[in-house]
Amino acid sequence: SHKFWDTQPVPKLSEDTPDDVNEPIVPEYEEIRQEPYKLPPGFEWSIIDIDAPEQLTEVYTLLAKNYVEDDDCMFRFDYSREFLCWALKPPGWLPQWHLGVRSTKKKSLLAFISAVPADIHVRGTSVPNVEINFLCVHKKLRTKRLAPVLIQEITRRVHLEGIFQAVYTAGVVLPRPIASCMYYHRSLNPKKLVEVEFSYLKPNMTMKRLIRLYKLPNEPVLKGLRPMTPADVPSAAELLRNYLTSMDLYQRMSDEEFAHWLLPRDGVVSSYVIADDNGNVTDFCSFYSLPSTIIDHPKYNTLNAAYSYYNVATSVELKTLMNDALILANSAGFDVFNALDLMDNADFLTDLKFGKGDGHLQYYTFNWRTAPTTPSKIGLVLL
Ligand code: YNC
Ligand code: MG
Repeated sequence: SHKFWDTQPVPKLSEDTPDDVNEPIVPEYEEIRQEPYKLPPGFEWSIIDIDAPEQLTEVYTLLAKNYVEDDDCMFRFDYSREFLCWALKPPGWLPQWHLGVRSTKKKSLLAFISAVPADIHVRGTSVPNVEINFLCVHKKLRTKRLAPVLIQEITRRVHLEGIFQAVYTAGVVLPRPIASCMYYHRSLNPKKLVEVEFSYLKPNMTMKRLIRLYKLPNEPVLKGLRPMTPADVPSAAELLRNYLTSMDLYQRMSDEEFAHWLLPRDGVVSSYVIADDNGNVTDFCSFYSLPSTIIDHPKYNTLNAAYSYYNVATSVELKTLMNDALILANSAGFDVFNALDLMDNADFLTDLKFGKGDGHLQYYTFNWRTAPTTPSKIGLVLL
């Protein structure tokens, strides 16, 4: 049983939702609580000012030391400061949705949760939403029921802005996923991946043959593939909006939001386009940079991982486009290219030599009742 989640507007794990149901669980909130939720003694709420370098560093450090690790505690996400600024400040962001918990005495940052606005579409219905991310409680404060307080307080702060739905992803199974996706990994630097035990040499495989298996050319293959620029935004955004309408869950991005999320940012997000003779974008691919700390390794500190973001192909095959994404990521020094099995990604994973990872990524909708769907109908990538 889930002492906290059983009290929240989410379907039970056992619920059998009919196919024609697509609606809020709580249709209207009569009045919204005005006072912040109470924290245990010794802790206080703190709005984090991401634009203040020392506060950004506090969030960076909390996450670098206490955020998500793999099941074997070998790797931990190391979101860069620049990445956090990108993730936390899309158009419409609000400072009160960058919510921290500090110790009353020393004022050290001990927990965090964030919300950013998004126009989310579920099975054709659009509702104002937030995306929840970066829920983190310091390791020394775990299993003290602090997480439910953070979740309730961010919910209250989102309700105060007239928004009653949310989307989020997590590695854990909670009531109740809308879909269960899987990560796939494409080795770019197989020697390092084996050395840090991210992957293993199969029996009968040699390092020499493994390196040859994953070898990529230095330059992309597709003619005209180039970094996305501001001039590409209107046509590329339209291409993505059209593509995503076939999905059961996606974020509809305005041109302004698309520019925020997809225009290249050094060390954060890379996007490449092909345009026709009139300058209209016909294809684009993108990936973001999310390194992981390699915990306690004598030789390496960091695993440089690229994550597949949004990709749309109309004039070429998606597989051909993504092969170039691999080439570009490899030339940029990434060790591995990760992709979920969502959208049309299944079309390229096997042929481009991705291997199935362990562990699933669950997708959730808050205060929304709809039947679960398949990964190929998920058109949303959360950071
Ligand atoms: C989780 N990841 O089940 P029950 S993902 C949500 N998301 O409740 P305690 C989680 N709930 O089962 P701890 C969760 N993990 O009793 C655990 N829970 O009902 C639930 N890890 O709380 C759990 N970041 O404080 C249980 O647990 C209750 O001290 C237990 O804290 C949990 O960002 C956590 O993986 C995750 O920092 C903070 O372990 C901590 O263990 C930690 O005793 C490492 O909590 C980092 C990590 C999570 C990454 C993410 C998305 C979060 C979504 C939150 C839900 C948002 C709902 C919508 C709100 C807006 C609504 C509007 C409008
Ligand atoms: Mg706790």
